[in-house]
Amino acid sequence: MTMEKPTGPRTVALVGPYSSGKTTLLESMLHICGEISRKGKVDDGSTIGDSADEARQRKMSVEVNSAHFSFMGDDFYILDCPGSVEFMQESRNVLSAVDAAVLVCEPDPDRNVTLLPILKLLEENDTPTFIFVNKVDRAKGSVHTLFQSLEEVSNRDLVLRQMPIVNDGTVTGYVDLASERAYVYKDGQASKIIDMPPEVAEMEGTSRFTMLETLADYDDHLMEELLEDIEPQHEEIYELLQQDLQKGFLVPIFLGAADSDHGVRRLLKALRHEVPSNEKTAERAAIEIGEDRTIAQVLKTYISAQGGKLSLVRIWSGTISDGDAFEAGRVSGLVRLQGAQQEKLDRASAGEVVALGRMEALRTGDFLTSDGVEPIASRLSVFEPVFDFSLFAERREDDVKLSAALAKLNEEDPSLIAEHRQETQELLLRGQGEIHLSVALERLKSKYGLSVTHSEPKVAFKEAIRKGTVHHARFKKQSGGHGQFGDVKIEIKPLPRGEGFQFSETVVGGSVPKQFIPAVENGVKDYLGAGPLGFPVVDISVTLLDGQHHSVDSSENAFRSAARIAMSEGMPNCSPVLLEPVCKVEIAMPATFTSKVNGIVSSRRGQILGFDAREGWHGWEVLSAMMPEQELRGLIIDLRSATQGVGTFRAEFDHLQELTGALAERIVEQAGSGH
Ligand SMILES: Nc1nc2c(ncn2[C@@H]2O[C@H](COP(=O)(O)OP(=O)(O)OP(=O)(O)O)[C@@H](O)[C@H]2O)c(=O)[nH]1
Ligand SMILES: [Mg+2]
Repeated sequence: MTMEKPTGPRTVALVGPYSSGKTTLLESMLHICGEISRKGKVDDGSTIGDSADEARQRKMSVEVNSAHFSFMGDDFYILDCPGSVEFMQESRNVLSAVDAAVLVCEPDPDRNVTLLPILKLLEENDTPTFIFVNKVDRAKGSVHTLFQSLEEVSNRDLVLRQMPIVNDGTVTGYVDLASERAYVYKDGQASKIIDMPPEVAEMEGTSRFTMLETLADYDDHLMEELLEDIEPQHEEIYELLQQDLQKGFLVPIFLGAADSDHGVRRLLKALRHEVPSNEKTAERAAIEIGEDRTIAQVLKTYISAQGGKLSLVRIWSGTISDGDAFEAGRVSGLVRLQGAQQEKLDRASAGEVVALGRMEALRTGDFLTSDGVEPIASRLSVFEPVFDFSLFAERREDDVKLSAALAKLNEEDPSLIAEHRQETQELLLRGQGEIHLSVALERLKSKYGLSVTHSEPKVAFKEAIRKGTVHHARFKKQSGGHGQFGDVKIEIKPLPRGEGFQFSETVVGGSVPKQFIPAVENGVKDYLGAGPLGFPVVDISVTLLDGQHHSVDSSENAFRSAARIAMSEGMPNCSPVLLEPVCKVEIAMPATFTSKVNGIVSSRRGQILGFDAREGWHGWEVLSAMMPEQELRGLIIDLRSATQGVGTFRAEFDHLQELTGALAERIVEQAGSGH
């Protein structure tokens, strides 16, 4: 058996929960590989990974950042993804186009539930995945407890590749289970090889055997060797480790502390030997590559006020040169990114991640192809919004500018959606949470000079009536030449919920001439925009029973006014009642949090309909409920705080429901005061 090391540039995404140390790990890698002479710190806002102002201020990543380095002659492109669930779209956009991902997590077994959403994305994309357990300097408890807790959340098999060496409760080094060598960590330097400490030798033996057994599950030859007590060759083990990672069977676990460079070189070596090459990944992604065909996929769009639009692409096939013309436009500037720094290139080729300037027609998720034949459809799917703001430009004359800026923000981040809501006449900004939206507001200000205010979106309340009435009204005016005269008798009746509005007439003998009847209907409709409680009226029928006309003074306008008067005088006698929109809501969470979530739903006037297992999500449940739209405001905040951030929901309008009592009175009062 001879193992071949993959060749060519490789792209690796750093993913994982919020604040686990991805950006710090990237900084360490760049330092080790000589790309930066001094390591920056997230807390000082000086890292390559957190290059955006919004990220530096918050000491957290808010968008994907690209960097590159060369390690022992191999080129790597690293995509440092934000960990916050509110920015998970960024990971989603890149995971279909990376050769592998490093899932960076913390050594705390209780926090592993936060890995679930990202593990799911990795599985959906068949992304070869490494786990890097970071911050081992703070680890408490045994590595086996940690391993078991990771096994609980992973659908793929895990293999522990390193055993920690612990001194006085601190991890001071590791044993590499494949090579069976022991090392001590050296701050800012490569770890130093040492003799196997006797106290870890026994544990090492057991852990190594567990690793081999797991590998043997996927390989008969190794299984035979283990059964016959034959010591397998190191070469064989390395080959299986590489194969099983690339096929997505196994997820290897490495240990380290990024801020001291501990374990980072070991991780880089594993990446170098095990991350598949461009051809392999293209095969996995079902992309047909060929030298004479250029294919590139857009992973991210950056738009800056001065620099214009930059499309970050992974080149799958062929080459791209500055100035190349595609259907989506001409490449005007080809650069390689190191965080915010740009390095001009003339040309880039398959396996590389570069940014193309001013490709105006290109969107995140799009494929750029040279031949225009069989365009590959965008593979992007976008998270549904769970939080929204109602937006207003502080200066009215900025309205048009605001729409244009929002469209650009959406290009940069497809999960940030602006939409006009007809029902409440509002501009809504919708996304994944409060931080997500507040970062967007900051960008509106800093990039586009737009000051906006925001408020909670309105709820589209309606009103209906509980009983009917018959009402007569006359509109009469005598002024100068023509007078105006219209006279109607109408019957107003409630309709069952959901029936909307019906108009009919039973006029006999032409007391209201035929040509004026549509005007009567229009007069009724004029009124329906705001009933006695101040909200649009639904579920009523109005019948024109009778009326009077005048041969000279009657007109469409006169009848329209008469009808409107009849409605506004008659409706208050019909027991008006407030209707609130109720949504069918599905809340997904790990089953361990279900009872907490039940409490949230009940306290928000929800009616639980039932529970189901979440398809494809081991250990998760979906709670179905009916909840008033008003109660969905801020629901995601409560849900996340009850579920370590992983709970989520979707809601869809279901029906309108009567609302009475103190709550209804308050809503009517507030609406009235707003007029
Ligand atoms: N003790 C310890 N702290 C670390 C280590 N690595 C990173 N940190 C700290 O953890 C915090 C978060 O680090 P980041 O690198 O921003 O984590 P991240 O995963 O990029 O965070 P997001 O991108 O916001 O999800 C910072 O305060 C780091 O200094 C480590 O190995 N040990
Ligand atoms: Mg980060």
